[in-house]
Formats: sequence, C-alpha cells, structure tokens
Amino acid sequence: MIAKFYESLYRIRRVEEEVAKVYPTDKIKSPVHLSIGQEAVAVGVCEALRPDDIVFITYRSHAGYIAKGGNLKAMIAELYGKVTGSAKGKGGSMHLVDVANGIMGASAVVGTTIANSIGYAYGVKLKKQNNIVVCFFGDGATDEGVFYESMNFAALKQLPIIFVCENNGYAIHTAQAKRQAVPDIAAKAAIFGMPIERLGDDVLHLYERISTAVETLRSGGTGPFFFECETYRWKEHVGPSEDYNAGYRARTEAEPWMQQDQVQKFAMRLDPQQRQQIEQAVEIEIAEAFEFAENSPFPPDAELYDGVFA
Ligand SMILES: Cc1ncc(C[n+]2csc(CCOP(=O)(O)OP(=O)(O)O)c2C)c(N)n1
Ligand SMILES: [Mg+2]
Repeated sequence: MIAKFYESLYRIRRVEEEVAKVYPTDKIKSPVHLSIGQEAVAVGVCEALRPDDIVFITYRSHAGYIAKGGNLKAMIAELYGKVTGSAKGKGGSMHLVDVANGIMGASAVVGTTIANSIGYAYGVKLKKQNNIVVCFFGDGATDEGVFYESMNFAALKQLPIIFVCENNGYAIHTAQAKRQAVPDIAAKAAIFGMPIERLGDDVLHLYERISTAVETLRSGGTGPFFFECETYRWKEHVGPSEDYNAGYRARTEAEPWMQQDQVQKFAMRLDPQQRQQIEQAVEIEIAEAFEFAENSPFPPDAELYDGVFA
C-alpha cells in the first residue's frame, strides 16, 4: 500500500514540476493552477475508490485527474493545446476530462462542479448503480450560493456522494478569515444533517476515513458524507512560481507544511531500491507523455466548429 500511494504522490508531484519547468517556454497554452503541496488529499481519497467511481474536480485539476487514473498523455497534450488532448486541445488545464476513467469535466467557474456532481449522484441513485461520486472543491467554492443549495439537495435525497473540501485557506489571495463570517466549513455542511469530519493531509488517515464512507455507501447505506481536508498550496494561485513576496501570506506559514511533505514522508518509508524502481518507471511515463504532446498536431481549423451548439 505504501508503495502504491508513493507512486501516485510522486507521479503528481513530478508531473507538476515538469509543467512548471516547461511553462515559461509558452508551449503550454493555458493557465496552470498547480497542486504542489496538496497532492495528499487527491491520493488519499482516490486510492479508496474503484475505477468506475466518479470524481468531479476543479480547475486545480492535475492532482485529482492523475490520482484517479486519468490518461497522462491526453492530459499533457491538452495543456499543449494539441488535438490528442483530453478535450481535443480546446479546454486546457482547467477543463481536463477523462470519462473512461471516471473523471468528469473540470470547470474554470468556481462551484459549478458541485451542482454537476449532485446531478450525477442523483442519476446513480435513480438507476440503482453501485458506484459512488466524489466531489472535490476548494474553500472558495463554499463562498458560493450553489454550495448551500447543493448540500441541501444531496442531504434531502440522501445521495451516494462524498464531498471533499480541499481547504488551503485561500481563494486566490484572500484568506478564509477575511471572507467568511464563520470559517468552519464542515459546520456549514453539518446544518444539513450529513456526517462531517475534519481531516488534515495525512494520506493514510484520509484513505482510512474515506474508505469507511465508501464501504457504507457500497453496502447500501445512505449519503452524503462531508470531509473538510486542511492542506496548503505551495505555489502561486495560478502559474509556476512561488508568491511569498506578493504580500498576502508569508513563507513561514508554508514551512510547517513543507516539513511534513507527504511525498517525502512516503519516500522515506520505502527501501531505497524499491523507491528507485518506482521513480524510474514514473519518470519514463512522464517523459513519454511530454514527448507525445510535443509530437502531436494542433487541432485543424475545422475543429472550431465541432462540439458547439450553434
Ligand atoms: C463563479 C466564479 N467566481 C469567481 C471566480 C474567480 N476565481 C477563480 S479561482 C478563485 C478562488 C477559488 O478558491 P478555492 O475554491 O479555495 O480554490 P483554490 O484555488 O484555493 O484551489 C476565484 C474566486 C471564478 N472563476 N468563478
Ligand atoms: Mg482555496
């Protein structure tokens, strides 16, 4: 289990480091919102899921997409705006999608996927399917009215859904305490009568707690479940750089998170040979994905008229 979790954590970290490296060359055609530092939540949650379970992710999409088993070549090609990308090069980093692997389309519009996810979960329930839905969103999404409407509907209809709020403390540059009269997000879900839990970014603990909720839903129990997971974004809101000089947060705030880096923690639990094997295999995978993106063509002009309503 440790090796499997490490492989996923390492893959996400290294893909995003490569994205950050390539970004200044302008080969990547869309803005990128990196999850470096936040990988643990995506991994702890997605490792508890089956391939046919469904996740809804946000524009900070890479970690969830990779953790759920999204196609890496299609992801990098999408960032490059190539026709072989997951949205044929028309969506970019904020609109990753891989339906075959249970990853519904991400959206740049904060909060929208919360409503999408309960629609999907309602469908799962009506069709009496055995798969479940996980909806990831940020603390900023809980500033939106759609959050409350969706919590109410999910609780009312007892939907087979697990809500995962990745609380990194900021919506762009504004700290939670400056936006929310009551910054206790889990408490806001609790008013709808659903079970809530506050977690950190300890991967194994996350995995255990999410697995328990998953087992309840699989065995015919009712949802929804709500998890608020504290985490921390190391890079700027959007882009490949750090922003500790931007004036809204200090590096000292990030340091404790960096010291308890889950990627490093898992690396240290493996024997060096096993670790090396995992890393080498993942590095090859990543190199192949970037090569695939480089060598893929841009969409033909006619693609502009494809997939539009009018
Ligand atoms: C409906 C809507 N309002 C505002 C924005 C501008 N916006 C983009 S990202 C963001 C912050 C969202 O923060 P959070 O949900 O905590 O996610 P994080 O970026 O921290 O992962 C905002 C307000 C938007 N994209 N959509
Ligand atoms: Mg946030």
